[in-house]
Amino acid sequence: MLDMNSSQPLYEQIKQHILYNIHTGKFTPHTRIPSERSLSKQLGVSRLTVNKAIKELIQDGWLYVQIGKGTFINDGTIDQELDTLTGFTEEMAKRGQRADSYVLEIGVQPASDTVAQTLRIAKGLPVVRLKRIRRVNNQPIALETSSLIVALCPNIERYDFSKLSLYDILRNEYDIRLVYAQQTFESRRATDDEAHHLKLKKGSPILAIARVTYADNDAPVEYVESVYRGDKYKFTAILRRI
Ligand code: 16G
Repeated sequence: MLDMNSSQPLYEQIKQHILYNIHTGKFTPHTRIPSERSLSKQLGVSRLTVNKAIKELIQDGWLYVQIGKGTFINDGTIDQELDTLTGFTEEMAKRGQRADSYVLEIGVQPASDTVAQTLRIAKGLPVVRLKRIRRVNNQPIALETSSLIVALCPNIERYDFSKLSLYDILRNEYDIRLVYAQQTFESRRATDDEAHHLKLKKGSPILAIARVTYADNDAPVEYVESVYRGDKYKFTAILRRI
């Protein structure tokens, strides 16, 4: 099963072997995978090699550990650590997944009260509004509505955000360095429209997030209202004692 003469490292081949079993449904969500000891015996490699493969699959979100019980197949829930400012595309890439979006709306419109206040601009000034369904493996994960100050990123609506990352475009095309963000979370039930876009049953629990992202000099750049599927996404905060 493993090719000892291949240039692909053995731990990579083991990862592929486990992923193959997940994708073909041999390993189903929440079932335990064989122990490191039996995998190393079965595959004829050291436990250290098996351990490296499993560790990476845990990091990438494919497997999870239950202490004292073993290592299990994840059910596709994405767990995002809240210690760095990342975008959706980047978060998914870290897990070896490709994100794409369905653009529901993109265009320039006058800033509402909330948007103007948050972005610290006068009410009615033009903002770009980008509303996207964020997807992974064709599965909707979140619904995000971003508002950006037109003056900072003129004509940004010409980009194809079904494939491109907003953060990449801001960074590479407009030279905007995003420095930090403030985020608030609220759990509530999905509205009918949200449930429809996220393919959820009406009234399912969702996580509503509001994010303001700042560039240098504490200048707000984007205001985003997002709705994440409660059954597919969770956030883990890193708390350090000071
Ligand atoms: C994340 C951000 C969102 C940002 C987007 C950029 C949260 C809750 N939201 O989804 O504010 O606009 O990433 O993603 O984390 P992109 O670079 O893939 O377009």
